[in-house]
Amino acid sequence: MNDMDAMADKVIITCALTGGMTVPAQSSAIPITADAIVAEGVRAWEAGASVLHIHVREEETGRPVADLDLFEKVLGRLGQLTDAVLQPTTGGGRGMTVEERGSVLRFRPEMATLNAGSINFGLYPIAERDLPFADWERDYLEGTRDYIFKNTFADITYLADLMKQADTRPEIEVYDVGQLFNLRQLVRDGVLVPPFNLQFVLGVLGGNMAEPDQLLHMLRTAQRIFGESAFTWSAAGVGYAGEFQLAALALMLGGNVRVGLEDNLRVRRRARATSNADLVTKAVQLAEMFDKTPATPAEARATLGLKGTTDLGF
Ligand code: KMH
Ligand code: ZN
Repeated sequence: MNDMDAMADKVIITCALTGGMTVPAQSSAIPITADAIVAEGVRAWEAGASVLHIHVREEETGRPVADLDLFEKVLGRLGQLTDAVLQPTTGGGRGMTVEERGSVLRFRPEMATLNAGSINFGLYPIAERDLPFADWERDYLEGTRDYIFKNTFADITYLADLMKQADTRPEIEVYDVGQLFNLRQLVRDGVLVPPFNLQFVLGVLGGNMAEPDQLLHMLRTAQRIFGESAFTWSAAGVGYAGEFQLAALALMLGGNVRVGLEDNLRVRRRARATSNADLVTKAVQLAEMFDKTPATPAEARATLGLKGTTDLGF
């Protein structure tokens, strides 16, 4: 069996541990403190995640922040306790500047997210739910009626340049089909060079919906623009149905899978996840039905073209 055949039986599972766009009142399982994020990361890795996608939150309130001390603590501890690929966000959360979002790249991670376009990231319907919101949480969600998650060509260029300097591979978050054409332009501009690692993030209001047709359309469009061998890909569906239906579809189509409390809070339609590991375990069970097992971190590094752990700044 050659390497490609071997990887056909594998799936890279990314776990997005906490989020930039959820608030603590939505679920008590969302990890808030650095210690809790680390503990969740270890359990998710033990359950089968080879990539851990990382945000940090202000410990007292749970508000998403770009605090470098917190990032250093979480990255450092997870680096000691696991061999997972640690993938900090450069998407951040509402109210952060692009400079704040990019500051985590000083830690020279193997991989970081790079968002492929701007959207009106609409979380305001959640503010209507009967949940025990703190004032800031309701304001945070409600304020997304008028919130542009800003990723202009200039922003993407700025972050991509920081990633080149840090020898960090981007995982490119694509929210809608038109953003694939943004990437084509950025290739023409010399900012990005394939092969890419694409994450199709579907189910964000203001982007695209988490529907099979939409994933297929985006996948086929990426294949047409860049060529089938010019990218690896993964699907991240937001919300319960989105997360697991797209996971199943990605498994069928040969893609990878992202799950986690950043994107979805339920492990069954009527049962909340008590930890990220619940969601990873369900992804592993789903993969087994398609005769796939979770890729190890070493296998993920080889497939994703990462530099490894010798040149990290944390
Ligand atoms: N919050 C997700 C929908 C990032 O962190 O760069 C998108 C995300 C982006 O995870
Ligand atoms: Zn994120």
